[in-house]
Amino acid sequence: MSTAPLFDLDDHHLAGTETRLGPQALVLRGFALPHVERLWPALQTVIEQAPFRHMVTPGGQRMSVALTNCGTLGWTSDTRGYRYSALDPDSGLPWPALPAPFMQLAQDAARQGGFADFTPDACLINRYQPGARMSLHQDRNERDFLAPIVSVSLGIPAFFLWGGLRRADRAERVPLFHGDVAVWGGVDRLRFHGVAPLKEDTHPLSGAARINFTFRRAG
Ligand code: MD3
Ligand code: FE
Repeated sequence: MSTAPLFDLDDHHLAGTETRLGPQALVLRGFALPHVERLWPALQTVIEQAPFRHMVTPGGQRMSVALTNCGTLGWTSDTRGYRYSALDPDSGLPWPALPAPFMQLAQDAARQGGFADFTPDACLINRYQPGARMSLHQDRNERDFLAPIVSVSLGIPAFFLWGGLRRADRAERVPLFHGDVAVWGGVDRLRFHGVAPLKEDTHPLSGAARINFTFRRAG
């Protein structure tokens, strides 16, 4: 007889279920799967105009995650700090517009997660290759903490680190799989969170990468 762990990174049988992480934080398992055939070509168009790049933190460290943006505002980092900017600092051009399939998914997921009338103006797109990670942080560069955040995971799995309202609070490890969508806001909006270093893996769509879209109301 074998004993199965409660969560295994190779499991794909959770689609259609919801994982509640807090009073106003929810993972909608597999919610993005019916959207992937529209999201993926739209992502390729975005990254032709605004390629993935590794930014530098205000502390001078190169981020292991590569990123780009679409929408009227894009999240950027350099030695002067973190900020939202209307222009891609590499090209000097506006970020690509939020593709219609991105907006559709973000709004559908927000509604399903209990947040009606979410209109994001920013989509940060993170690319994690094996070994990449994101240390514990809060998302607090946005103007309006009342709006929720919607996050979409594609490609190889990762353990999301779900902490508390203080940096020192113990973080829970939550696996996120291809197609999972997280929605959080309200009392959970300022929870510390991060991503554990990705293990070596490949996915048929993305190869050796995890892509995460994070939709926000930034301006
Ligand atoms: C919060 N990105 O870009 S968002 C960031 O996967 C960032 O790329 C991470 O944190 C990433 O600022 C995490 C994902 C996420 C997923 C589920 C959540 C955040 C969540 C559930 C509840 C609260
Ligand atoms: Fe974050």
